[in-house]
Amino acid sequence: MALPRVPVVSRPLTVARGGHWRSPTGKCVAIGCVMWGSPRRLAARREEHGGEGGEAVREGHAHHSPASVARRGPPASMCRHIADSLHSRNMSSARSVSPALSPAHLCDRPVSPSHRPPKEDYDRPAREVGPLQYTDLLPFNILGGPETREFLLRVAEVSIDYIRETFDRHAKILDFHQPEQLKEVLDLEIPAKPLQLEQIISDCMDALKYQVKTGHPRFMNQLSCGTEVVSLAGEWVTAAANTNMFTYEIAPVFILMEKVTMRHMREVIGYKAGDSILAPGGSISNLYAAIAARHKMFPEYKKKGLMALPGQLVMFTSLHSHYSLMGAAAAMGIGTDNLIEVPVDEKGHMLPSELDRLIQEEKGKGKVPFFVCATAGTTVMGAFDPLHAIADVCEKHKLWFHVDAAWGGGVLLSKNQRHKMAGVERSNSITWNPHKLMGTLLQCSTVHFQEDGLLISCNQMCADYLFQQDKPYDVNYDTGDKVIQCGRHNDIFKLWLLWRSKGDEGFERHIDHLFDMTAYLVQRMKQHPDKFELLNDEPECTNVCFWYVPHRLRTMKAGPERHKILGEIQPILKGRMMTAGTLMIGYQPLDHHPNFFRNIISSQAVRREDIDFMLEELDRLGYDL
Ligand code: ABU
Repeated sequence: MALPRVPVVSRPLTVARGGHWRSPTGKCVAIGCVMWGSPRRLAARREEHGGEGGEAVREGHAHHSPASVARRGPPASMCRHIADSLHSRNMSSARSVSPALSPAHLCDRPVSPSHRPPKEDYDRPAREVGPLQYTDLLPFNILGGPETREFLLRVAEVSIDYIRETFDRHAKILDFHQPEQLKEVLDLEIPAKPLQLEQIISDCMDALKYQVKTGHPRFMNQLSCGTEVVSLAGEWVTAAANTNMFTYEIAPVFILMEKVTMRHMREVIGYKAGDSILAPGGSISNLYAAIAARHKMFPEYKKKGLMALPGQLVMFTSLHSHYSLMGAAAAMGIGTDNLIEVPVDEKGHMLPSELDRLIQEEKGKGKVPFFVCATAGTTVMGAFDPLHAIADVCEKHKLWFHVDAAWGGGVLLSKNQRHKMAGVERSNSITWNPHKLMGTLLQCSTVHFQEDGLLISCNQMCADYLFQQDKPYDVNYDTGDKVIQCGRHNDIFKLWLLWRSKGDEGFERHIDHLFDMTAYLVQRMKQHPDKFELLNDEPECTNVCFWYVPHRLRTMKAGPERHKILGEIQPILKGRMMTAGTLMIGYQPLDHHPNFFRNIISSQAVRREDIDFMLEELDRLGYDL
């Protein structure tokens, strides 16, 4: 396999700001860069950089290369040189930081010979990692650099093989086993004694062997399908960084990235200012919006709890909205009975006139409305609620207007599609999950607020072991106190990296591709009305809802009688799909409709040939049912 390139500095180095070495070509090389590699690789690298040893060696600077610095730490003379250099430039940034962070303090760390770590031979080949154990790797074995690298490369290869198979149309999506069978074929027990690394690598392979390939072009089962390779790379790097997103102190780059990306998303939404946060999933994002809404209306609730409320609060959402709104009502002490479900039209849109009527009705009962949630892309039908009309009702009654665009938010990136969310700029908050239509790896959910300062006011608890106010930087960058969580996973890097790779234009093409494929699917189904009965022949999102009609029912009149039989047949067909492993589409009942399929296209891997295959495969598997 091709080995990653490691930058080699082959000329004398000059000092750059921020503890980086700058080569004469201007390339910055971080001090922390470690050169590990096989002799073959290192020899090749020397070749690239001017023969044996390279210029750095010839000019006697090898001991100052970033790699050697990383191995041994900068020698004291070099530290003094950096400090002097920074000092003599009188850099404003160096002046503005706390004295505790001055360059002299950064570098002037003489290492006593007795405390110097043993010299690692990074150029030696790795021992065979299979028979080794975790104690042979870093950090347990300080000399285990080559083995650590070898082990990680082997695990990366397992992942890459899996990705290759994911995109192979001849490979199955899954190798389905019942739970009891799977328990028999896998060794899942936690051992008392350490296992060899060979077994650990084999465990990684087994875990993927039975995993459903959600990135397969014929996996249409969930709102989040597909594997975006750049986002995957972001997730790998995120894992290597292994940080927590609560303070700038420990996640400086990722915190800044979060700020920039969230601001960009708010601009796309149409908010002039505001605040945002990444949350663990759309349900928690919706919960954040609802608690911010309650805080806005009843700020005393934070301290005094239920006694601060003037009466029973009520929330409103549509009959087809996501069940997380019920969860929010339950978790907030409002109660699911006080989540009022507003009727929808035949396409699944909330009826604003009914919303208005129900608000007045609840007020008449002495209840206290405070929150309305519209849905942009309902979970099953993919309907977009009429946002302007709902905003009018919210303004009339002075209620918080939230938009759950966890699913549909991606349409904002396409000029062809964003009209479906006209009026979103009038909302107080919006949930938008990049791990759905935008294809960012799971999980990546965002919630945005029109008003800045509300999140911190609502959720701040001032834990002074974490959010000290006298830190040597602007503590407004410590975003952790804006949320009810403490630990927060780094979900931004895989989104930021993906967006950098595509740009806004690439994302527009991405969204348009999904809608083009959806239109093609509907067109193909309409060509076979005997086999496919569409529930909605003009889908607004990429949800295509339909019944597959087996041969014996094709002459039966469409209607409730036939739907009842079809509702029993669809789960059997789903079972056949899973056993065959060739296709995955979800099914569910909705309102008075018995089980029907909901096909989702949210993967860039989907091509016309996959849609053609899907229709043929449904007929192959279901014809005789
Ligand atoms: N809100 C989670 C969506 C689940 C689904 O894929 O349908």
